[in-house]
Order: sequence, then C-alpha cells, then structure tokens
Amino acid sequence: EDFARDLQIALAQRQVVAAYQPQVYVADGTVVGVEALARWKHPKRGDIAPDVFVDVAQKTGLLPLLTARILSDVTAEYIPGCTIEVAVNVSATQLEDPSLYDLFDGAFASGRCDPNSLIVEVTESHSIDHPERVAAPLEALAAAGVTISVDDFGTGHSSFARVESLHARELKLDRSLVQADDRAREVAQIITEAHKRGMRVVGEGVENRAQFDRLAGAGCDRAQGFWIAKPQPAKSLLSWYRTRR
Ligand code: G
Ligand code: G
Ligand code: NA
Ligand code: MN
Repeated sequence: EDFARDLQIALAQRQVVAAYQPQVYVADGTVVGVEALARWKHPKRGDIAPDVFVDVAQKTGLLPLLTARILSDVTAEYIPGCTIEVAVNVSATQLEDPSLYDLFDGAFASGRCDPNSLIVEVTESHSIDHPERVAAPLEALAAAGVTISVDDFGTGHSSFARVESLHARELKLDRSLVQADDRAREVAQIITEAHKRGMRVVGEGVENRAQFDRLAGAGCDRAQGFWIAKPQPAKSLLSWYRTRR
C-alpha cells in the first residue's frame, strides 16, 4: 500500500542509506571492518529502522532494490587501497533468487568492492524452505572470495549443520547470548565448536566492558556493539577511527 510505495520512492531517491558500525579484533581492539546497516531517512517520519521496512521490502519484492541501494553506497564510499572489511546483510529469502549474485557481481565489476574484503551476512528472518535453491548464489559468492556469515547465531533455527549448508566461514553470536551474564559457558562452547570447524566468530551487541571481556575469555575473534561504536555515516566513522588510533 502507501508505505510500500513510499519505500519504493525512498529507494529511488536515496532516502535509504547505509550506516556503518565498526567491528574490532577482540585480541587487540584494532578495527577490522564495518557492517553496513540500512537507514531510512524519511522526510516526514524521521529515521525508520530496518526492522520495520525490511519486512515491507520483503513482502513487496523490494529486497533486491534495497541490496542494490546499500551496495551503491558501499562502492561510492570505497577508499582505494583501504583493506577494511565490509559486511552487508541479505535476508534468507533473497537467497532463493538466483539474480542475487548478479547484484554483487556488478559491485565487483565496478572495481570499488573487493570480494575478498566482503562479508555477506545471512539473516534468517524466515527459515529457508528450499536449501537446494539457496546453495547456488552462496556458492558463487564464496567462490568469488566472499565470506558468508550467519547472523543471529544462537537463536531460532541456528545449528552448525545449517551453517555448513550455507557455506559460512563466520558466525555472529546473537546479542541475547553476548549480553546474558549466565550464558558464558554456552558462548565458549559455540566458539570452540566453530573454531574446530574452521569458522571465526563475531560477538554482536557488546554494550559494556564486562561483555567484551567475557568474549575475550571465550576466545571470540571479533566484536561489535555500542560499547565500541554505534552505527554512523561513513564521514563520522572516519573521524572516530582517527581519534581511536
Ligand atoms: O540496524 P538495526 O539493528 O536496526 O537492523 C535491524 C535488522 O535489519 C538487522 O537484523 C539487520 O540484519 C537488518 N538489516 C539492516 N540493513 C539491512 C539490509 O540492507 N538488508 C537486509 N536484508 N536487512 C538489513
Ligand atoms: O544482527 P543484526 O544485523 O540484526 O544487528 C544489527 C543491529 O543491531 C543494528 O540495527 C544495530 O543498530 C544494532 N546494534 C548494534 N550494536 C548494538 C548494541 O550494542 N546493542 C543493541 N541493543 N543493538 C545494537
Ligand atoms: Na547483520
Ligand atoms: Mn545479528
């Protein structure tokens, strides 16, 4: 309806933009990369969170346009020679669309997006009904050098079997695990199991030092969260980065 039409216009007019949240190595706190997160700067309603409009985009077939919009920002903000990793989100349902790969291939062809520095985070807002249909685009991305990451691990349907069927080399611990004071053992077990399988682990939603220290103690590779930095425009991220070093 109206909201869907607004979103379509917003995508075309670039009211939807990428914000970037840093990720750091847990071992030494240095910045390893950023996650690109969609933000809708609505002229009347103010900022609209992706939780709200990603659902609408999904129901109205606008997810490919959203991914194209975010990739367009990522390539526009690319700094030659900068080896920082960039993570972008795709919804699980998008994996069934064989043209997903073409969107990324277009970004690679621009020369402003290095597949070896790109992470594609698969968010399972809905379960994957046809594993055989999602395999092809993920395999193609992995073959191009992209790291597949499973988002929100530790909630819902996540399992190591599932992670392997998605060709993932990274998993992101859901913030409900990272923030729980009484789930440190569970977190440590997941990290050990991931490492055994050759995968790295990102802890997300780190909001204080205690949570960061717990991840460090459990051998977590990377961390992300408000305690490190909030999602922000590329420009302010650059000044944050300079003051940090
Ligand atoms: O930034 P925030 O925490 O509000 O994001 C909420 C959710 O929206 C996250 O689960 C994130 O994965 C999802 N999301 C953010 N940007 C995108 C995007 O560009 N595409 C898709 N499919 N999901 C996104
Ligand atoms: O996993 P997903 O892509 O859904 O998560 C990204 C979302 O989490 C973003 O919308 C971002 O704004 C939010 N986020 C990032 N860091 C934190 C944090 O430390 N605490 C909370 N509550 N949310 C965070
Ligand atoms: Na994500
Ligand atoms: Mn997540």
